[in-house]
Amino acid sequence: MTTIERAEVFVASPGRTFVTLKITTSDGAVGYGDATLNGRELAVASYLRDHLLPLLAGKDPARIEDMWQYLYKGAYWRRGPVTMTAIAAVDTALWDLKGKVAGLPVYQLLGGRSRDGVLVYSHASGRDTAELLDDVDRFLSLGYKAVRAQAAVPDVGGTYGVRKGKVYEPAATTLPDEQPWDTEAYLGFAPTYLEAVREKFGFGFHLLHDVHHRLTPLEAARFGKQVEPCRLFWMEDPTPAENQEAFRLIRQHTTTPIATGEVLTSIWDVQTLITEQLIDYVRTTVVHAGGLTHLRRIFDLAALYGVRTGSHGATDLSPVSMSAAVHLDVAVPNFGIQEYMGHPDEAAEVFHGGPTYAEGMLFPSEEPGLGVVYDEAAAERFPYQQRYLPVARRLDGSVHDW
Ligand code: GCO
Ligand code: MG
Repeated sequence: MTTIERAEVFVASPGRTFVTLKITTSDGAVGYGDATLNGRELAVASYLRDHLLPLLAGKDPARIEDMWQYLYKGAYWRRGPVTMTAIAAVDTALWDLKGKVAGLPVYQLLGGRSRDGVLVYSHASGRDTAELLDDVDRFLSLGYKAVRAQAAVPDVGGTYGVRKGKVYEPAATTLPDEQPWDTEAYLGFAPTYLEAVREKFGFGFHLLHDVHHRLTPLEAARFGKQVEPCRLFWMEDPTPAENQEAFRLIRQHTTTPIATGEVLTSIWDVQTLITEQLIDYVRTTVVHAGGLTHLRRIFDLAALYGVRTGSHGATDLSPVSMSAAVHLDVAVPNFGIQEYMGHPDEAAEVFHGGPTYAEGMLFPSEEPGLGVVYDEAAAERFPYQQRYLPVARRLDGSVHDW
């Protein structure tokens, strides 16, 4: 029997930090999984190295579901981002291996294509409305059919969602950057730039906006109602989702579609949101929600309730999980959209292969498995650098949801 012979964890910062798991079998086959949890990377690396990897040696890499149950139920402690990201890395690596052994791209193992490619959205941003409009123009000329729009709120100085370098990167400082937040200023300003985007570019593309958990349910209801004429594809994370019931109120007041779930890690965290049809798109991901095995379970539940997929795809999801996401996206019947921000240039020196972009869509690799190779020698040129996500503070100094 082929067994798992070796499992290694790599932590490197090619432009930003990624944690990567490599599993090698007794036949010499190699599978990769992403284990990146932005700003808390070493906790997952330790969970893997100190607690999961000792359990893998000698196990059958073909028993993916059994491995998932063993790692999840065997931990006794349930859910949570560190556990679910670590399990995801093992799960993803085993799917990669299964594809390589079968000689098939992973989407074939998931039932084959339901579509040729996946609709993606990218991030347009600006320090003011004029800069945002230029950026939207740039993405539309690159062929994007869906664009997220964010601009800094004037006179407040918060910069959530505003790109400084080539790609938007929120985890950019050695200690958390403390950024000001003023809800009323945001509520007064954000609808005006969304209207300006529609006024200038019309309705021939999808427009998205991320509220980033910053409103109360009632504020979110008011915002959603106000931007209805902009016909958003979605408003994202209108309110923190730990309290799933909170979305009922938003739902009662607006027809603006709702997406949430990028910080949620299990099917139980989205159960009420899905079964009560409180959201339109579920944003859980391969890397933070237990791997392909568990994410497919979430997507299947969502399909029963007419909820579509809209997975997180920020820079902190490594090329390995972006590839896994696209394999699942092409296969599931209820795909909605995939976020695609790209990565810093240095990441391409370390991760080779993966999905390809053309005309607003991503297409999965046709290589066996996930089609991404991790270059260990190149990774050594990019030692780990600690970076934190920012923290938001209201104008009175108290901490707000970032
Ligand atoms: C998004 C996001 C991200 C997150 C980041 C956290 O892409 O919708 O909200 O920018 O803030 O991925 O790690
Ligand atoms: Mg978001």
